[in-house]
This record gives sequence, C-alpha cells and structure tokens, in this order.
Amino acid sequence: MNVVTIREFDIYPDCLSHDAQSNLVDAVRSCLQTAPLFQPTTPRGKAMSVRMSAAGAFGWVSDRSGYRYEPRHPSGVDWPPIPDMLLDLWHRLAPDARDPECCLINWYADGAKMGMHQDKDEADFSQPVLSVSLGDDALFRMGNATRGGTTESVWLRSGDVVVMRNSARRAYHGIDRIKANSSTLLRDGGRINLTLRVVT
Ligand SMILES: O=C(O)CCC(=O)C(=O)O
Ligand SMILES: [Mn+2]
Repeated sequence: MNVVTIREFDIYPDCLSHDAQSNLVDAVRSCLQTAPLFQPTTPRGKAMSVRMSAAGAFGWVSDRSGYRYEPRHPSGVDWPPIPDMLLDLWHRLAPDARDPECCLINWYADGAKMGMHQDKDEADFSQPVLSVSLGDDALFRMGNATRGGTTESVWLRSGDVVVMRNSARRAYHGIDRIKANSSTLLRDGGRINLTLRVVT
C-alpha cells in the first residue's frame, strides 16, 4: 500500500475505494441513529465547531467537566459497536496494536475546524491512532511534541487514512479548514473524520 510519511505521520492516500467509502458512510449513519451527533463544548464553555459522536466501548466527550472518555453517550445509551470494516482496516495498518476501544466520529460542516491539539486522554501512548477521512477535503496541520514551532500541512481527501504512531502519536495536529463541495460522497456535503483509539 502506498504510504507517504511526513514527520512520522503515516499517510495512506486513496486507501479506501469509493465503494468502501460509501459503505463506511452507511455504517456511520447507522451508528448515529443509536448515538446522535452532539455539539461538545470546551471546559470553558465554548461550543466546538465540529459535531461529534462515537462507537465502541468508550466515546470521547467534552463539556464543563473537562475532556474525557465515557462508557455511554450523553443520552445514556451505550455507544454502538465499531463497524467491522474499520476493525479490518486497523488490523491491516496496525497489526501489532491492541484492538481499538473508541471510534470517535467528527462531523465537519462548511466552516468547521479543529484547533491544534494532542490526543492525550488515552492511557497508553504506545498504541497508535488511526484516522479516516470521508467527504470534503481537509487541510491537516502537523506540528511537534510541544505547542508551537514549525508545522507542515497536507490536504486530506476522501478515502485517505492517517496513522499516528511513534513520535507522531504525541505530536500536535489540527484541521485548519475544509474545502466545501470538493467531494460528492456525502449527500449534504461536509466531512466525516473517524479516529480509532485504544483508550485504556
Ligand atoms: O479531523 C481530523 O482529521 C483530525 C481529528 C482529530 O485530530 C481528533 O479527533 O482528535
Ligand atoms: Mn486529534
């Protein structure tokens, strides 16, 4: 499989075929019927521009009580299981890793973005994070293990997969913007990002 490595972020362009992408969108929509998208706020009470949900044993949530993983959706229902095709992808690209315990679902409408951050609410940083892009193109910025310094950016397209492992696992990263209407995969436009994580 083709891989481009930038700052130890392994980027697999066109990893998922068009059929695989539409099957995955169907699987995500079915997860969202059980666990609807919600609008997280930062611990200081600012609404995030991305809407979120999750699948798996844990979902990531954020509100006035802080950033954390929770075993249930804010409504009280269990998170739905992680779709099998994502588990297959994880096993192919991260064969030595433990099984993922969370698939975070991020939904970006036009104008949504995600500030530079580290994924650091997990217990075991030896485990990778795998990220799947679906729908509109997104400008992904990759930084360093500490805030600031030089960064490099790449446009992630629908079907691209990124694996953050080794030094990239602790590196700051974010989404500066999405390019509206750059993909026809999602009927109402926008972008879905899925990140598989080992939480415990
Ligand atoms: O949307 C993306 O590609 C990145 C998402 C992300 O970094 C996260 O959910 O922690
Ligand atoms: Mn992240």
